[in-house]
Amino acid sequence: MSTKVLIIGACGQIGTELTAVLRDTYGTANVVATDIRKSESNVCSGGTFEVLDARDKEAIRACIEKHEITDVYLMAAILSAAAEKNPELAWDLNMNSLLHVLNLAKDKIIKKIFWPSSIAVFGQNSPKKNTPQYTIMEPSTVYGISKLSGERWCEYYHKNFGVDIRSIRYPGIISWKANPGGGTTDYAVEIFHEAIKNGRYTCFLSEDTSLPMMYMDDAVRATLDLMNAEASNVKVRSSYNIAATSFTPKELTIAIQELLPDFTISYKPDFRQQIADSWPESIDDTVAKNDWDWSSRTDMKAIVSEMIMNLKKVLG
Ligand code: AKB
Repeated sequence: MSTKVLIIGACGQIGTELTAVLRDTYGTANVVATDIRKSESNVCSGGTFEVLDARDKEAIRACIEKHEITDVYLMAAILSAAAEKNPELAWDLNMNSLLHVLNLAKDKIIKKIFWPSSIAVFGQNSPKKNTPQYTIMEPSTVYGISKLSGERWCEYYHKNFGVDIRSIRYPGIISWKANPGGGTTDYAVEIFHEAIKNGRYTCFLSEDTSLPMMYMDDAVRATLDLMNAEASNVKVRSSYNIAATSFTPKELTIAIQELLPDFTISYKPDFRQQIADSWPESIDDTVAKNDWDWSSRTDMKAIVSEMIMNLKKVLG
Protein backbone atom coordinates (compact mmCIF):
# COMPACT_ATOMS: atom_id res chain seq x y z
CA MET A 1 0.00 0.00 0.00
CA SER A 2 1.48 3.36 -0.98
CA THR A 3 1.83 6.26 1.44
CA LYS A 4 -1.05 8.76 1.54
CA VAL A 5 -0.48 11.66 3.86
CA LEU A 6 -2.85 13.88 5.85
CA ILE A 7 -1.50 17.07 7.43
CA ILE A 8 -3.70 18.57 10.14
CA GLY A 9 -2.75 22.20 10.79
CA ALA A 10 -1.09 22.57 7.39
CA CYS A 11 -1.24 26.38 7.28
CA GLY A 12 0.83 26.95 10.42
CA GLN A 13 4.53 27.86 10.47
CA ILE A 14 5.89 24.29 10.25
CA GLY A 15 2.84 22.86 8.44
CA THR A 16 3.32 25.23 5.50
CA GLU A 17 6.84 24.07 4.73
CA LEU A 18 6.26 20.46 5.70
CA THR A 19 3.31 20.27 3.28
CA ALA A 20 5.47 21.51 0.39
CA VAL A 21 8.19 18.95 1.13
CA LEU A 22 5.66 16.12 1.58
CA ARG A 23 4.06 17.02 -1.78
CA ASP A 24 7.52 16.86 -3.40
CA THR A 25 8.32 13.59 -1.68
CA TYR A 26 5.07 11.62 -2.14
CA GLY A 27 3.49 13.46 -5.08
CA THR A 28 0.84 16.17 -4.78
CA ALA A 29 -1.96 13.66 -5.41
CA ASN A 30 -0.91 11.68 -2.32
CA VAL A 31 -0.97 14.57 0.16
CA VAL A 32 -4.08 16.09 1.74
CA ALA A 33 -3.54 19.39 3.54
CA THR A 34 -6.11 20.57 6.08
CA ASP A 35 -6.56 23.42 8.53
CA ILE A 36 -9.31 25.10 10.53
CA ARG A 37 -9.70 27.68 7.77
CA LYS A 38 -8.55 28.38 4.24
CA SER A 39 -5.77 30.93 3.79
CA GLU A 40 -3.95 32.68 0.95
CA SER A 41 -1.04 30.26 1.35
CA ASN A 42 0.23 27.88 -1.36
CA VAL A 43 -0.83 25.10 0.97
CA CYS A 44 -4.45 25.77 -0.03
CA SER A 45 -3.90 26.30 -3.75
CA GLY A 46 -1.02 23.94 -4.60
CA GLY A 47 -2.83 20.62 -4.06
CA THR A 48 -5.73 19.03 -2.20
CA PHE A 49 -6.86 21.22 0.69
CA GLU A 50 -9.83 20.73 3.01
CA VAL A 51 -11.13 22.66 5.99
CA LEU A 52 -10.85 20.41 9.07
CA ASP A 53 -11.18 21.11 12.80
CA ALA A 54 -8.55 19.03 14.64
CA ARG A 55 -10.97 18.68 17.59
CA ASP A 56 -13.64 17.03 15.44
CA LYS A 57 -13.06 13.29 15.74
CA GLU A 58 -15.72 12.26 13.22
CA ALA A 59 -14.57 14.80 10.63
CA ILE A 60 -10.98 13.54 10.94
CA ARG A 61 -12.13 9.94 10.53
CA ALA A 62 -14.27 10.84 7.48
CA CYS A 63 -11.39 12.70 5.84
CA ILE A 64 -9.01 9.78 6.47
CA GLU A 65 -11.47 7.24 5.06
CA LYS A 66 -12.37 9.39 2.05
CA HIS A 67 -8.71 9.82 1.02
CA GLU A 68 -7.47 6.40 2.21
CA ILE A 69 -4.83 8.07 4.37
CA THR A 70 -1.97 5.99 5.80
CA ASP A 71 0.16 8.62 7.62
CA VAL A 72 -1.01 11.61 9.68
CA TYR A 73 1.10 14.64 10.60
CA LEU A 74 -0.79 16.35 13.41
CA MET A 75 0.67 19.87 13.42
CA ALA A 76 -2.30 21.79 14.87
CA ALA A 77 -1.57 23.30 18.30
CA ILE A 78 -1.96 26.41 20.39
CA LEU A 79 1.58 27.52 21.31
CA SER A 80 2.98 28.57 24.67
CA ALA A 81 2.13 32.28 24.93
CA ALA A 82 -1.31 31.99 23.30
CA ALA A 83 -2.15 28.98 25.47
CA GLU A 84 -1.61 30.99 28.66
CA LYS A 85 -4.38 33.33 27.48
CA ASN A 86 -6.84 30.54 26.72
CA PRO A 87 -5.87 27.47 28.76
CA GLU A 88 -9.07 25.47 28.28
CA LEU A 89 -9.09 25.85 24.51
CA ALA A 90 -5.37 25.01 24.37
CA TRP A 91 -5.89 21.87 26.42
CA ASP A 92 -8.90 20.85 24.31
CA LEU A 93 -7.10 21.31 20.98
CA ASN A 94 -3.63 20.10 21.96
CA MET A 95 -4.86 17.00 23.83
CA ASN A 96 -8.03 15.85 22.11
CA SER A 97 -6.67 16.12 18.57
CA LEU A 98 -3.86 13.78 19.59
CA LEU A 99 -6.18 11.29 21.27
CA HIS A 100 -8.44 11.23 18.17
CA VAL A 101 -5.52 10.38 15.92
CA LEU A 102 -4.01 7.85 18.37
CA ASN A 103 -7.36 6.06 18.53
CA LEU A 104 -7.59 5.92 14.73
CA ALA A 105 -4.15 4.26 14.67
CA LYS A 106 -5.19 1.90 17.48
CA ASP A 107 -8.21 0.90 15.33
CA LYS A 108 -5.79 0.30 12.39
CA ILE A 109 -7.44 3.00 10.27
CA ILE A 110 -4.05 4.74 9.84
CA LYS A 111 -0.54 3.29 9.97
CA LYS A 112 1.79 6.02 11.21
CA ILE A 113 1.57 9.33 13.12
CA PHE A 114 3.91 12.29 13.48
CA TRP A 115 3.12 14.55 16.42
CA PRO A 116 5.32 17.45 17.50
CA SER A 117 6.30 17.95 21.10
CA SER A 118 8.41 20.87 22.33
CA ILE A 119 11.23 21.98 24.61
CA ALA A 120 8.29 23.35 26.65
CA VAL A 121 7.97 19.90 28.28
CA PHE A 122 10.92 20.89 30.48
CA GLY A 123 10.57 23.21 33.45
CA GLN A 124 12.29 25.14 36.22
CA ASN A 125 13.78 21.99 37.80
CA SER A 126 15.19 20.47 34.61
CA PRO A 127 18.93 21.04 33.99
CA LYS A 128 19.18 24.30 32.02
CA LYS A 129 22.23 23.50 29.90
CA ASN A 130 22.41 20.47 27.62
CA THR A 131 19.07 19.28 28.95
CA PRO A 132 19.15 15.48 28.57
CA GLN A 133 16.57 13.24 26.88
CA TYR A 134 15.56 11.79 30.25
CA THR A 135 15.41 14.17 33.20
CA ILE A 136 13.09 15.98 35.62
CA MET A 137 10.13 17.38 33.66
CA GLU A 138 7.85 19.78 35.47
CA PRO A 139 6.45 22.18 32.87
CA SER A 140 4.76 25.28 34.26
CA THR A 141 2.83 26.34 31.13
CA VAL A 142 -0.46 24.93 29.80
CA TYR A 143 1.29 24.26 26.50
CA GLY A 144 4.14 22.40 28.23
CA ILE A 145 1.69 20.40 30.34
CA SER A 146 -0.29 19.43 27.22
CA LYS A 147 2.89 18.42 25.37
CA LEU A 148 4.23 16.35 28.28
CA SER A 149 0.83 14.64 28.72
CA GLY A 150 0.77 14.03 24.96
CA GLU A 151 4.19 12.40 25.13
CA ARG A 152 2.98 10.05 27.85
CA TRP A 153 -0.09 9.13 25.74
CA CYS A 154 2.13 8.48 22.70
CA GLU A 155 4.34 6.08 24.62
CA TYR A 156 1.27 4.41 26.19
CA TYR A 157 -0.43 3.83 22.82
CA HIS A 158 2.81 2.47 21.36
CA LYS A 159 3.44 0.07 24.26
CA ASN A 160 -0.13 -1.12 24.73
CA PHE A 161 -1.59 -1.00 21.21
CA GLY A 162 1.49 -1.08 18.93
CA VAL A 163 0.74 2.40 17.52
CA ASP A 164 3.57 3.65 15.28
CA ILE A 165 3.86 7.17 16.68
CA ARG A 166 6.97 9.31 16.14
CA SER A 167 7.69 12.64 17.77
CA ILE A 168 10.28 15.39 18.13
CA ARG A 169 10.64 18.05 20.82
CA TYR A 170 11.02 21.07 18.55
CA PRO A 171 13.00 24.08 19.77
CA GLY A 172 12.07 27.57 18.48
CA ILE A 173 11.80 27.29 14.69
CA ILE A 174 13.09 30.09 12.46
CA SER A 175 11.73 30.49 8.95
CA TRP A 176 10.92 33.17 6.41
CA LYS A 177 8.06 31.60 4.41
CA ALA A 178 5.37 31.45 7.12
CA ASN A 179 5.17 33.28 10.42
CA PRO A 180 4.89 31.56 13.77
CA GLY A 181 2.04 32.66 16.02
CA GLY A 182 1.55 32.63 19.76
CA GLY A 183 4.94 31.23 20.76
CA THR A 184 7.63 32.45 23.17
CA THR A 185 10.38 31.92 20.62
CA ASP A 186 8.53 34.03 17.98
CA TYR A 187 10.84 37.00 18.65
CA ALA A 188 13.57 35.20 16.70
CA VAL A 189 11.45 35.49 13.53
CA GLU A 190 9.82 38.89 14.21
CA ILE A 191 13.26 40.46 14.70
CA PHE A 192 14.20 39.76 11.06
CA HIS A 193 10.96 41.21 9.67
CA GLU A 194 11.34 44.38 11.75
CA ALA A 195 15.08 44.69 11.01
CA ILE A 196 14.35 44.70 7.27
CA LYS A 197 11.15 46.79 7.35
CA ASN A 198 11.98 49.36 10.05
CA GLY A 199 15.62 48.90 11.07
CA ARG A 200 14.64 48.45 14.71
CA TYR A 201 12.89 45.96 17.02
CA THR A 202 11.51 45.95 20.56
CA CYS A 203 12.11 42.49 21.99
CA PHE A 204 9.66 40.94 24.47
CA LEU A 205 12.46 38.90 26.09
CA SER A 206 15.50 40.28 27.93
CA GLU A 207 18.81 40.54 26.08
CA ASP A 208 20.45 37.60 27.88
CA THR A 209 17.65 35.00 27.53
CA SER A 210 19.24 31.99 25.86
CA LEU A 211 16.88 29.55 24.12
CA PRO A 212 17.33 26.54 21.80
CA MET A 213 16.54 27.43 18.16
CA MET A 214 16.59 25.72 14.75
CA TYR A 215 16.26 26.68 11.09
CA MET A 216 13.12 25.35 9.37
CA ASP A 217 15.09 23.24 6.86
CA ASP A 218 16.67 21.29 9.72
CA ALA A 219 13.28 20.87 11.44
CA VAL A 220 11.54 19.56 8.30
CA ARG A 221 14.45 17.23 7.47
CA ALA A 222 14.43 15.88 11.04
CA THR A 223 10.68 15.24 10.77
CA LEU A 224 10.96 13.29 7.52
CA ASP A 225 14.08 11.40 8.63
CA LEU A 226 12.33 10.27 11.80
CA MET A 227 9.20 9.25 9.87
CA ASN A 228 11.32 7.27 7.38
CA ALA A 229 13.57 5.62 10.00
CA GLU A 230 13.28 1.85 10.51
CA ALA A 231 10.66 1.28 13.22
CA SER A 232 13.16 -0.77 15.22
CA ASN A 233 15.53 2.23 15.37
CA VAL A 234 12.84 4.51 16.80
CA LYS A 235 13.39 3.45 20.40
CA VAL A 236 11.91 6.57 22.00
CA ARG A 237 8.13 6.61 21.56
CA SER A 238 7.49 9.61 23.78
CA SER A 239 9.48 12.29 21.91
CA TYR A 240 13.08 12.93 20.86
CA ASN A 241 15.27 15.87 21.91
CA ILE A 242 16.83 17.50 18.85
CA ALA A 243 19.14 20.52 18.81
CA ALA A 244 20.80 22.91 16.38
CA THR A 245 21.86 26.16 18.06
CA SER A 246 21.14 28.36 21.10
CA PHE A 247 21.43 32.12 21.35
CA THR A 248 20.22 35.18 23.23
CA PRO A 249 18.47 38.19 21.65
CA LYS A 250 21.73 40.11 22.17
CA GLU A 251 23.82 37.51 20.33
CA LEU A 252 21.26 37.40 17.51
CA THR A 253 21.31 41.20 17.28
CA ILE A 254 25.11 41.27 16.94
CA ALA A 255 24.89 38.67 14.13
CA ILE A 256 22.16 40.67 12.34
CA GLN A 257 24.18 43.89 12.68
CA GLU A 258 27.04 42.26 10.76
CA LEU A 259 24.74 42.29 7.70
CA LEU A 260 22.48 45.23 8.62
CA PRO A 261 24.82 47.61 10.54
CA ASP A 262 22.10 50.22 11.24
CA PHE A 263 19.79 47.77 13.01
CA THR A 264 18.95 48.68 16.62
CA ILE A 265 17.12 46.77 19.36
CA SER A 266 15.45 47.70 22.65
CA TYR A 267 14.07 45.38 25.31
CA LYS A 268 10.65 45.35 26.95
CA PRO A 269 10.17 41.92 28.56
CA ASP A 270 6.53 40.90 29.10
CA PHE A 271 4.76 37.79 30.43
CA ARG A 272 6.67 35.65 27.93
CA GLN A 273 9.90 36.26 29.89
CA GLN A 274 8.66 33.99 32.67
CA ILE A 275 7.88 31.24 30.16
CA ALA A 276 11.34 31.55 28.56
CA ASP A 277 13.00 31.51 32.00
CA SER A 278 11.41 28.12 32.72
CA TRP A 279 12.79 26.53 29.53
CA PRO A 280 16.22 25.01 28.77
CA GLU A 281 19.05 27.14 27.37
CA SER A 282 20.41 24.27 25.30
CA ILE A 283 19.47 20.67 24.51
CA ASP A 284 21.39 17.37 24.42
CA ASP A 285 20.29 15.39 21.35
CA THR A 286 22.66 12.41 21.65
CA VAL A 287 19.82 9.87 21.74
CA ALA A 288 18.34 11.10 18.41
CA LYS A 289 21.86 11.09 16.91
CA ASN A 290 22.42 7.49 17.98
CA ASP A 291 18.96 6.13 17.10
CA TRP A 292 18.25 7.66 13.68
CA ASP A 293 21.41 9.54 12.78
CA TRP A 294 20.06 13.03 13.40
CA SER A 295 22.36 16.03 13.07
CA SER A 296 21.70 19.70 12.40
CA ARG A 297 23.24 21.49 9.41
CA THR A 298 22.46 25.17 10.03
CA ASP A 299 24.15 27.27 12.74
CA MET A 300 23.17 30.79 13.86
CA LYS A 301 25.38 32.57 11.32
CA ALA A 302 23.87 30.59 8.45
CA ILE A 303 20.33 31.16 9.78
CA VAL A 304 20.92 34.92 9.91
CA SER A 305 22.25 35.13 6.37
CA GLU A 306 19.46 32.89 4.95
CA MET A 307 16.76 34.91 6.74
CA ILE A 308 18.07 38.29 5.65
CA MET A 309 18.73 37.24 2.06
CA ASN A 310 15.26 35.70 1.59
CA LEU A 311 13.24 38.29 3.52
CA LYS A 312 14.91 41.13 1.63
CA LYS A 313 13.50 39.60 -1.57
CA VAL A 314 10.04 39.06 -0.08
CA LEU A 315 9.67 42.31 1.89
CA GLY A 316 11.57 44.46 -0.58
C1 AKB B 1 6.73 28.25 21.47
O1 AKB B 1 7.51 29.21 21.62
O2 AKB B 1 5.70 28.09 22.12
C2 AKB B 1 7.12 27.19 20.46
C3 AKB B 1 7.85 26.05 21.07
C4 AKB B 1 9.22 26.21 21.57
O3 AKB B 1 7.32 24.98 21.15
N1 AKB B 1 7.89 27.76 19.41
